[in-house]
Amino acid sequence: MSERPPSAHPDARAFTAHQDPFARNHLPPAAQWPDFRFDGAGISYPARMNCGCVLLDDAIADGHGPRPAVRADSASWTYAELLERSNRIANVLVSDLGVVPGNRVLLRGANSPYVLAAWLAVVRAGAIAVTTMPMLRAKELSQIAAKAEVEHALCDARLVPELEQAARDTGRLGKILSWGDGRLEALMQARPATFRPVETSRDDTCVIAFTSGTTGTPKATMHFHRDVIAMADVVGGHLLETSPDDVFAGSPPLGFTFGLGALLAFPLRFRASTVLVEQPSPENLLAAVARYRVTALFTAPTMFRALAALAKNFDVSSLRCAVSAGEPLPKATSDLWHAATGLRLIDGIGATEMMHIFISAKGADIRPGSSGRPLPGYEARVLDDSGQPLPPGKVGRLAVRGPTGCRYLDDPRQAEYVVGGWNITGDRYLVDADGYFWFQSRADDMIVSSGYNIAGPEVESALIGHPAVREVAVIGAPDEQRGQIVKAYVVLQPGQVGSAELTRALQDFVKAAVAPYKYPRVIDFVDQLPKTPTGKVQRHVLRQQLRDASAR
Ligand code: 3UK
Repeated sequence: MSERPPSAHPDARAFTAHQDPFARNHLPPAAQWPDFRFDGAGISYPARMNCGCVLLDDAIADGHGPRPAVRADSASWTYAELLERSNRIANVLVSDLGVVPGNRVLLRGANSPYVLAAWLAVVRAGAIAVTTMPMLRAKELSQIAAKAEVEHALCDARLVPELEQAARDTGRLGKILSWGDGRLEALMQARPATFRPVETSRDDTCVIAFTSGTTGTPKATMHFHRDVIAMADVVGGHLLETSPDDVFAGSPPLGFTFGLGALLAFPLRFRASTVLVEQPSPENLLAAVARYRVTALFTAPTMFRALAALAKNFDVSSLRCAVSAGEPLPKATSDLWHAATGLRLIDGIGATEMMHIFISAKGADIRPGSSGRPLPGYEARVLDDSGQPLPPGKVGRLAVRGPTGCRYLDDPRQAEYVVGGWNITGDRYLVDADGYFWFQSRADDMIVSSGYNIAGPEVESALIGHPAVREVAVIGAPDEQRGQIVKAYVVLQPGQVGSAELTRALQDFVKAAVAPYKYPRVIDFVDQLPKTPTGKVQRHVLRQQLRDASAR
């Protein structure tokens, strides 16, 4: 067993437990790796480590077996019960499906105790979990199965048809086993309740996560056993100070690394419990908070806005923190939530490439409207177009490095995301004199109108403060005179009707909140906005619609 510094690129001589070398063979070339930094976060891990064992087996060894691990309307299991389920599934994977360490296993289902137990089974068997979001269709599942070369899948019986279609389309996914219809359950009963986990290397891949992809073909990010524990220690530990009495809940799917961290890795790492809500509507989430006395809640800004409006109808007194990520959090939404619950939202920017959140702030350190400061272990900078660091107050490209970072599976776009050891997230930010980072826009969402640079999200933040507005997206629309003009797509609150008067009222509202030249010259009232499976607004789809319309 070699004791290499964990920042090194695993070479062919380094220990691996993988019999199937697919992951290692498709890592980026060593020269294109980000710098990995562990100082500052106070973390170091043994060379041999299986994150599934750290999360589960070690919890039992520490005496947490009888304590609640996962709760849902369908089933609630203690740590001991979760271990038994996970062991039986692992035995089925190995003995019935023929999974060997290093194989990719696709998981498909709404957030539920079964997905959680299956994830732990895959990882503890030394295989690689490819958890997919339930709303993905055959086309996207095909891209995933082809890219990650997936032969094995565990799938909720209700979601099997699309997966079988993907199997036919790709010739992959030869072994699909369903649960919920008794098939996996019967095999589990026939297999032992004990399982000996595979002793993986901390540098063996255990997760392949696909980016929600605003454009182009989806990118697959590879994460090691050590990365799963690093995100838990940095975000679950340093930021959230998780204790065994915590109860976690939220909306992000376990197939989104936001959900993998928040609803699986963080609670289990700190021997807390997780509440999985299959259909995370605003009402269902608030009902779960009240019913299970949830202490930590995770979702996206739009959902917090909906929750704030309904919170008075539910008992949310158990909450001690609430974390917003995935999209910029408008100050107006942060204020609404504060007024409704007395709690200040924790905003945090994360990315699939980085595994989880890397800039955030908590408690008295929160400055509403800012993402916060780099978490322990992370460094962040704002760079100009030539890659030089910019002084405070100047807007440029966000660059970050720390204990986790980007490794695309066999993808030339690695050279765009990692430059000189820094991860370039594609966001435009400024840092202030106090070291707080302020989101401006995605690099491709900047609007240039009559020579002025206008950040779409700033106009969105202003509009969302208006009580008639439920959701909003702002883009630059082509304009002969000005190059581009600011155009807003607005979803109104129920009962509100779009009109010329309302358009004027919204325009005046923006002019009063930000520099008047940024106001939306055009406002379209729409029923809904195009979104990714992770709930992000797809502004490029709106831009494409405009291009298609003008080409006609
Ligand atoms: C944007 C934010 C402003 C930003 C994610 C938490 O969103 C996650 O991962 P994705 O790969 O997208 C990454 C991009 O989303 N973004 C995310 N959070 C914020 N922008 N403020 C925020 N708080 O453009 C980033 O580059 O889907 C979030 C944890 C895990 C994740 N994977």
